[in-house]
Amino acid sequence: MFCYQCQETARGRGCTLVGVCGKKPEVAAAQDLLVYVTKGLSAVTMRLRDEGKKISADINHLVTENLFTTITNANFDEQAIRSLVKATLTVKNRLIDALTDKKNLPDAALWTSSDYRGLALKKAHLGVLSTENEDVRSLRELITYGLKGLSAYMKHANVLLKDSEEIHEFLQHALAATLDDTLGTKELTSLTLETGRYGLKGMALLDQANTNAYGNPEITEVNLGVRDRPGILISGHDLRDLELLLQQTQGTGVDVYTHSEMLPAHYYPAFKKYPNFVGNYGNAWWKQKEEFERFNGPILMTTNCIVPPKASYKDRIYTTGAAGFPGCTHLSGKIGEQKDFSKLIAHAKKCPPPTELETGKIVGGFAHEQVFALADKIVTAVKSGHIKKFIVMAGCDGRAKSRNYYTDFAKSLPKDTVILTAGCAKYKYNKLNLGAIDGIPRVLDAGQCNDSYSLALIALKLKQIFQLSDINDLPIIFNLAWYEQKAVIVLLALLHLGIKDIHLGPTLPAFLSPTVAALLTEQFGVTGIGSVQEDLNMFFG
Ligand code: FSO
Ligand code: SF4
Repeated sequence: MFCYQCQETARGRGCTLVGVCGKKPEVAAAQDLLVYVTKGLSAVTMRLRDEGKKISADINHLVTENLFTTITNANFDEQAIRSLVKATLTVKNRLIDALTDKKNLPDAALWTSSDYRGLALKKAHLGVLSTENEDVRSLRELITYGLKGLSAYMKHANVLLKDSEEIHEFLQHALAATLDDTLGTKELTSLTLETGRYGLKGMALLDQANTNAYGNPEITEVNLGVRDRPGILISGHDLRDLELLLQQTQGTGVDVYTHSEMLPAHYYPAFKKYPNFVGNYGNAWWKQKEEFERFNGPILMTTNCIVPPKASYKDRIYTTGAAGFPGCTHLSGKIGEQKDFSKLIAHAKKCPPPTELETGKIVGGFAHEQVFALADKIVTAVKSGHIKKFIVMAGCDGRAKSRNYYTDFAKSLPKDTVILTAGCAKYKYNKLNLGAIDGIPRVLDAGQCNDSYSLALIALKLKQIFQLSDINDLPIIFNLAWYEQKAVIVLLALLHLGIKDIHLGPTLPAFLSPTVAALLTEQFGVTGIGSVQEDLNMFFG
């Protein structure tokens, strides 16, 4: 196997024997094959579009589901991945029959196999290292990982019945382009930026889907303690799954708690009416081994990030959507369908209440509309000099000790600075009690990683209020933490907006070749991080 798509890749270079995430070589190979056949399918759908034929929503959704399934920590179930490969080959063969011009299709489009031996043979010859030129490989992977992140965001919008043929078309165009040997680094660099443009559109679509369905996030105090009734813990990013779970648990005596990236669900008005929606339990995804153990009840993983569970609580893990883990119960349900969570609820009733981890409250809900409502207050604080700088610290948390940088950095920031955050990165500093400036909390949490879109809108609004011609003239520093591929699409979207000098840590992606990394630095000022003191001196010195 060879995988280097996430920040925790082995030795900062690539996982070759087994994933640091726990991904086994068989699963890695099945994922490589799934990406390969999905690129092949995309080459066919693009040819059909060129011939004036329409691609059905089901096919668009198959492409995004396949990519989402291969995101870090989403799906460890080889059988489930193999089923998607087979389904993709069936669809692709049918579409090839519908083509008028079948000439010169790429290998990935032509390859097919109906038996798993054939799949196993094919698997040995594809994957990341099949592209020999390291810069072309780097750009192809950068684009592919961005598209994986975009696919996840599309899926969350799609389950709320919002969709965009334009975005699907781009996604398939870009996937097919990564197979095209005539495209060099110049063309692939512009496709990378184009991916950011569509990333922004995808995040905007999801924002619209979430806020139309559940209202605009508002300032909310979220309880960190527990009650004395059985509970279900829900993790991941899918708000539709949460809604179904809240509906189905009414009157059952079972409470619902959020974990990690589901925390921002508490900020949406629509979920506040459920009396059994108790609070947030625990911290970021990587702490799940100890926290799930102590939760005592069943856990629903709606997306990544799954850590291979310990035997002691594995029977309490349920997956749904693109998530999967062998031996854990998967609760199915396609776009537009209801999901039946009765098994999960029955399981919860047999479990003791959660063990308390902490007490108190945290505050969040600072997505675009809430911050716009506070704009006058914020502008006054900036004009009076009470707020000197905003630091965008969005992104992901992770296991690496080097991520303590973000806690130390947040603690050491001058007291006249405000942190804007989104994604699970917030858990490094959202319980530090960093105080407030003129009533504005010093940590403003917009929501999930996709709500980085809100942070971009807030920056654009400030640019307008302060009548600046360049977004980079704002008193904003971007110091982002990344872990997996959703952070890649967020980064590309910010680059598309023209934001310069983004600092990315705790390490730069292993999939950036020296030439591609240099290009990002020269054109956009993207750099890594230094020590806390060095960076504070650079930003405020
Ligand atoms: Fe975190 Fe995981 Fe949201 Fe990621 S829970 S790491 S960027 O999935 O998606 O922020
Ligand atoms: Fe390694 Fe990350 Fe790939 Fe897992 S997802 S195999 S940790 S690079």
